[in-house]
Amino acid sequence: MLTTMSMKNAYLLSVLDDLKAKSAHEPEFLQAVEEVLESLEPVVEADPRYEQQNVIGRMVEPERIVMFRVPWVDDSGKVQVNRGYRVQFNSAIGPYKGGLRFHPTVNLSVVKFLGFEQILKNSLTTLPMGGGKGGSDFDPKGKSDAEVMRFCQSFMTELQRHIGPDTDVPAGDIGVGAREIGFLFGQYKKIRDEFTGVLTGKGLSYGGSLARTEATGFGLCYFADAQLRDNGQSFQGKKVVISGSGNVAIYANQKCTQLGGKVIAMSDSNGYIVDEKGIDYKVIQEIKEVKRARIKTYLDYVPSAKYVEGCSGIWTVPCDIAMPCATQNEIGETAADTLIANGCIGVFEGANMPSTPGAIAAYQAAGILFAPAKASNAGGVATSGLEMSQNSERLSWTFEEVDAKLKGIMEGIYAACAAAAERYGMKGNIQAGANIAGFLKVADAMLWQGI
Ligand code: NDP
Ligand code: 2IT
Repeated sequence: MLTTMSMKNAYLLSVLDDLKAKSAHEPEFLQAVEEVLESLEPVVEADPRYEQQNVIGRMVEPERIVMFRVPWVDDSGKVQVNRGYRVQFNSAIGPYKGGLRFHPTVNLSVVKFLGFEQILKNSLTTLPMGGGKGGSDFDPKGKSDAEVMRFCQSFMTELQRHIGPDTDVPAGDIGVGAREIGFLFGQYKKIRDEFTGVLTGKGLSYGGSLARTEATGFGLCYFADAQLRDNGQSFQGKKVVISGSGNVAIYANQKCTQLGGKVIAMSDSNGYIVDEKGIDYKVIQEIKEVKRARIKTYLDYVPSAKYVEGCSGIWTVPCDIAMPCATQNEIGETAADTLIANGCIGVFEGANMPSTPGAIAAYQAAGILFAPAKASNAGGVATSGLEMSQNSERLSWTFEEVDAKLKGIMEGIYAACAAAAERYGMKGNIQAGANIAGFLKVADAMLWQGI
């Protein structure tokens, strides 16, 4: 798993060793932490306070973790049990904020890696949000709306004790979209008897923000566009491959098509489609958001397209730009090598931690552009922050207003990452820049607040 070990700083090594001993069974979490600590070496060496105050040791330990039983009754009357999680990782710069993931692969390691990434991502948005994440191993796929509702009600019956608009504000992630957020909000309101912005990603009729649905995909493309332009490139005429066909992937397709790119492949966990004429995001929206069907049914709309069983082969489709928007570790070293050999000029991450350490090392060795998730997919949570602001002032802004703020935030994040990388002698390394810029604000707040 950990292939790029080059860290020499004794303090950082001791924090990592300690964590590896304590969290040996949490590979995704260790992977996320190690990737960050490597970038922080010059920062820790430049300022002794981080070691003196053990800021890093404190930052890798969640402030609180809640794990709970989620019992619910299925349509046949059988009692089912799932496991629920909320990791409240860091509240130095604001209330815990981060999504809920409902997927059979969810476990403590996955929720902790996502929560850890969220701390630095939220810091990069410049908005006052701490880091948190939660979810369950419940699989909404194949369940009836009534089953999903009963599950969400049971999940919130416990979660409501631990969250609140000034404490912890969950949102969506894999398997948690408008339907789930609606049921979760309804149950929170029923139990607590309060109508507040305790969740984001809400429906427009009950406090949601315009452009939140589009925000992660749009934000990814605004970030990629800024990075491409800074390197004398653009989306114009580029062939783009986007993995996944969920919330992030659909709106990444819409925006990068608007910016002149052509999306030629998309996927779900069963397989991928290739359409050299360009995939219309509205068809994917209909398949996924309306019909909740498999991507294979794209062939019913566009018979000339090709469907290939198995999702990992999507990275063998030759493209100029790759946007992984499905899940963690979906691009390994071999897939990265294939992308590079096929002439790919940049990988822009929409999913959280979609590239393995080996894949990142391959991008760096080849000198292609790389946008790390915690910077490039921050548009979703940034717009959640804007939803919180609108809820607090009990007003709602227009689509254009929110979208313009999102674009400004994403361009600002790119500039902050580029500046931090340059300041610490790693010009052009947006990965290191994201980790450093995100870290500095949280660390400063932690220093001010004492232990
Ligand atoms: P969705 O549930 O809407 O869509 C997920 C997509 O990824 C589906 O096409 C799904 O296929 C595919 N997928 C999920 N797990 C796997 C897997 N193990 N292997 C292959 N394909 C898989 O989720 P989102 O679009 O919201 O999230 C996608 C990624 O973006 C995640 O990494 C998430 O953490 C990240 N993200 C999401 C944000 C948001 O605002 N929603 C914000 C920032 C990051 P299938 O339907 O077959 O399961
Ligand atoms: O990974 C993420 O940033 C999200 N799933 C969005 C979190 C949020 O609070 O909007």
